[in-house]
Amino acid sequence: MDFVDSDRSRSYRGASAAAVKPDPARSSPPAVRPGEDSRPNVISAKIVVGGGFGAGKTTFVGTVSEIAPLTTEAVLTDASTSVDDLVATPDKSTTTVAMDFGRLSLDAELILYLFGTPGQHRFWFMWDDLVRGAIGAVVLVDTRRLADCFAAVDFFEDRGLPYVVGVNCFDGVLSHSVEDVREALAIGPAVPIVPCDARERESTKSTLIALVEHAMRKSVATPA
Ligand SMILES: Nc1nc2c(ncn2[C@@H]2O[C@H](COP(=O)(O)OP(=O)(O)O)[C@@H](O)[C@H]2O)c(=O)[nH]1
Ligand SMILES: [Mg+2]
Repeated sequence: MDFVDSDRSRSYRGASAAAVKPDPARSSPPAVRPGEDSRPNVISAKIVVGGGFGAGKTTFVGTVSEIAPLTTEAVLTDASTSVDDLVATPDKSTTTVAMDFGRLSLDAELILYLFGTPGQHRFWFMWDDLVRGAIGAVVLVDTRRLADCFAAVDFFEDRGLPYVVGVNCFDGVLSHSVEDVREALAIGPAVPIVPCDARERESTKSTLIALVEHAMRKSVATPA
């Protein structure tokens, strides 16, 4: 069950900031490290949302986030028309230039921090930083432009990061079967493929739950 408790949110954000950027003036080390929380039994997990340009990453993070999502959208200009393909998403007027950031409390003990990647190839240099410390990733796929997500799938496969494929049903229908998508992406049977609608909160939440379950299964299977 969701909870939104502004006091708890504030205290968590404060703790998180301290963990990321310790104050050198403090004599004692920060009490909270990444992945931990000042409250007992609260776990935070970082999740990356990747995929091709226009696959719905910014929409996905914005739909499910319980805080106002941080986005770094810039207006698409004529200068990018030769490199950013808008044929499948003619309404798209902006693009993510750094990342999207959102938060979802899956329950009182598990908080997900979501980082949406920029889609264009020219921002790939940021991906290594974005995935650092992540427990897993969602690769969003627009089946009209399946090839656009190949690079994201390769990236997570290479790094051994657990991921699920979220097939964003743009027209409200799944235009290709899950097994066809699996074959086209050449991914193994263990990787969950989840049809979703990036505009629907319950749908995006289910996709994230599928990822957390998958990541937990993988960590049990391969103990550190
Ligand atoms: N019809 C439909 N449009 C979507 C869906 N998800 C995203 N969009 C639209 O597709 C365009 C690209 O989405 P965006 O989230 O910016 O993609 P990103 O480049 O992956 O961050 C935007 O105009 C969205 O409004 C969806 O599930 N259905
Ligand atoms: Mg975006």
